[in-house]
Amino acid sequence: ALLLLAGCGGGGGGGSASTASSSAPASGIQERTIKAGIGLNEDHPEGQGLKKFAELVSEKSGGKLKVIPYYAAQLGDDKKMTEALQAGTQEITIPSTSPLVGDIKEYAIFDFPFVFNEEKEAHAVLDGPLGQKLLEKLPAHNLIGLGYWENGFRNLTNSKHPVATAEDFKGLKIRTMQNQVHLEAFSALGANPSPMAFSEVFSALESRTVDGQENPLATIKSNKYNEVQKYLSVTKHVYTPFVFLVGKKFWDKLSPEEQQILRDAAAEAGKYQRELNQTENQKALDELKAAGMEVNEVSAEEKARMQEIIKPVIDKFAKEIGEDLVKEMYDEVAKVRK
Ligand code: TF8
Repeated sequence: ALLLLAGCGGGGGGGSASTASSSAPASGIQERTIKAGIGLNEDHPEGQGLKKFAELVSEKSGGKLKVIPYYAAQLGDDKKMTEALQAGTQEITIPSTSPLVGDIKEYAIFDFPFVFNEEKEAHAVLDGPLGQKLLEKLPAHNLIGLGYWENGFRNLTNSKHPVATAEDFKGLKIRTMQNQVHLEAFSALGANPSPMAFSEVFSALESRTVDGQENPLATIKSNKYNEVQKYLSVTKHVYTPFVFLVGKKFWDKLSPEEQQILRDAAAEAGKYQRELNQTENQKALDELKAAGMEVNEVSAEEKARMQEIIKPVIDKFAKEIGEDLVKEMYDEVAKVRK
């Protein structure tokens, strides 16, 4: 199985479940407090999406279901919050799929580089049969997935030099997510990957423990990486989804009506979040340039060379995940591209 790097989540504890649980069989809508934690800031499109979700749930439940948002990894990082959902001490989190790969190895297909060229291709796969098939693997891990929001296309920043060719990765210490595909792909390019939880990234960049990191532009802007990173190379090397997770222990206590409210609100807020994320990513490039980052676009030829170098890594993980699932993803993308 894919090894998940034992990363340590950052941030404060989960505390006891704040849900006003009721022993009565779930029917109608009860008064409930729902803790929803994410790793990104409130000003990030994911934070705005969570805020929208909380508003919609309150509206749809007559104020009875109260979603309390926690931003910036206050409740810990993606892995730690996901574990809190499984333990029943937190109700909702919306992580990248990448750190979940230790539980659901099939999510690693979204860590394959250069699969998608634009967001609509990713949306078609995530909102189609393949995305649904992967959501169905979650209940076995005490998680319910209500759909996919958008983290987006990842780009490389570093403090050493522009990265314009495959050779430019050599020797760069790059922070990666706690995910074996990312780690081995960057190693294949000659970089020195350093997996760590998201909340540790800014200080690792500031102290030069690592030279660089990779994330969508909205995250680079929201977390002010331009303050500690000189170079931004637009690689769009991976599209990372967010998956909207609810703890199964909590979910099973809800009435069908309450479950439908959360489903509808997650879908509506998700549509809003994807649109906001794309607007923000377009704006962020100009803002990061204006903030002094030296920006270069990586050419299609060089991306093709990177893909060739990384291919043995991808072939290895395709075997581990299941060649049929990988083929299904590429077929879905081909359908959208027609
Ligand atoms: C990363 C991810 C994170 C997100 C967020 C914390 O680089 O892109 O920004 O998973 O949920 O760790």
